[in-house]
Amino acid sequence: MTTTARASGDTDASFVETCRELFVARFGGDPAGVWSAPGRINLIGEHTDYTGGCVLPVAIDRRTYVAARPRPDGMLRIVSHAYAGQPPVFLGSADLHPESAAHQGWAAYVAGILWVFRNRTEIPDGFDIAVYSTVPIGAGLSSSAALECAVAAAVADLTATAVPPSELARLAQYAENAYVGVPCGILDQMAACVCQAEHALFFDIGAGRYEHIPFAPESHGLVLLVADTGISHRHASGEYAKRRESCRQAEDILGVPRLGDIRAASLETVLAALPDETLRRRVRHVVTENERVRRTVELLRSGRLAEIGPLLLASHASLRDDYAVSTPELDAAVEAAISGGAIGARLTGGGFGGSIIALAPRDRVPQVVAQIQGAFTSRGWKPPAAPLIPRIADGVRRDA
Ligand code: GAF
Repeated sequence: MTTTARASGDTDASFVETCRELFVARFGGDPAGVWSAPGRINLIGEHTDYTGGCVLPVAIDRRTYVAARPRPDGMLRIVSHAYAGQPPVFLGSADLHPESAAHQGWAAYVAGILWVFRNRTEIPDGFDIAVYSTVPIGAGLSSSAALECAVAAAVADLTATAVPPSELARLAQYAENAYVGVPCGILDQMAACVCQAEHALFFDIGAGRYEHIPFAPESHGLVLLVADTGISHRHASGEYAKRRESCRQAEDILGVPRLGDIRAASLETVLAALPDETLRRRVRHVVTENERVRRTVELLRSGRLAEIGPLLLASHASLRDDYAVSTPELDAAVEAAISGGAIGARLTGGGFGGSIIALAPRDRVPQVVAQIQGAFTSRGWKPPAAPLIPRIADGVRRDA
């Protein structure tokens, strides 16, 4: 990692063109269009989505682009720049079922979307699809949701299926759950489909309500940066499923449909009704995290963005101590960011690796970066790549 953080991204237009060129080179002829969906950072509200709680993500200017064209024979042909040396993945209708997903690797995220659309409406077509992405893979920035949502937008447009963005997110989540077999919540797909530039998305999942909250750290002299620990978070799907299962058990014991319905005022009573310390810790995280999201939103609504730092830190502590999804690398990066002058920092995404976010005064960014680098090298760890300073971007869209 250098001590100079870099802003992310070239121009969008060049990526759209690169994706189109990949399509032309590998399939011949022009695509019918190019669509894209962003990666995301969750500002706060972690491991709350699958219990009907609150989340507060922003979309970032790292996107997955998809050039697509229908084909009349029902086949699905997919290429990705990330696997440039490989022949296209070629799937027939008979391959489009969840039992085949394990053999399809990354292409299952594309195939799953087709499968969902075919189950929902009579889509006769197949597709040629070329994928080009600037979302880092395994960094906890939701590269999978970006791919699913870009493909879903392409398929919806090309089959003239009118799907509102929030419904597109649900279809993409369903594809990931039922086809790919990852038991994720709706956070990542909602961020990829519904977020707006310069805004965070406050989504109260239990209430089914969302609101765009202005979010512009630079107008407070602050910078939001993302540092990837380099530990891929993908190894952790078993642990993620265990956390979900603990929440489900607690809901059964407490007789509530969703932990997200429990407010902080009744926390002590609720904890006293649980039989073991692990469940009490998991529930305490979920309930207090929802409260932190609401307090963060109140601060943002009243123009007090510079005061959210302690809430970010409390979120990290809760994820580390109560929810047990942090790692030594994530903890070290958060501590180093704070000692470098950040006003708040936390792991973002599911944990078990991936990235941290830090909110820092602009003039402290070099120290924050240097402290993180020092923390890693002094422990003998590979220093993280240069942090991203993302622009807060729009959700899914048609680019060409
Ligand atoms: C992962 C999941 F995909 C999300 O649904 C969410 O649960 C997140 O972890 C934790 O907040 O990104």
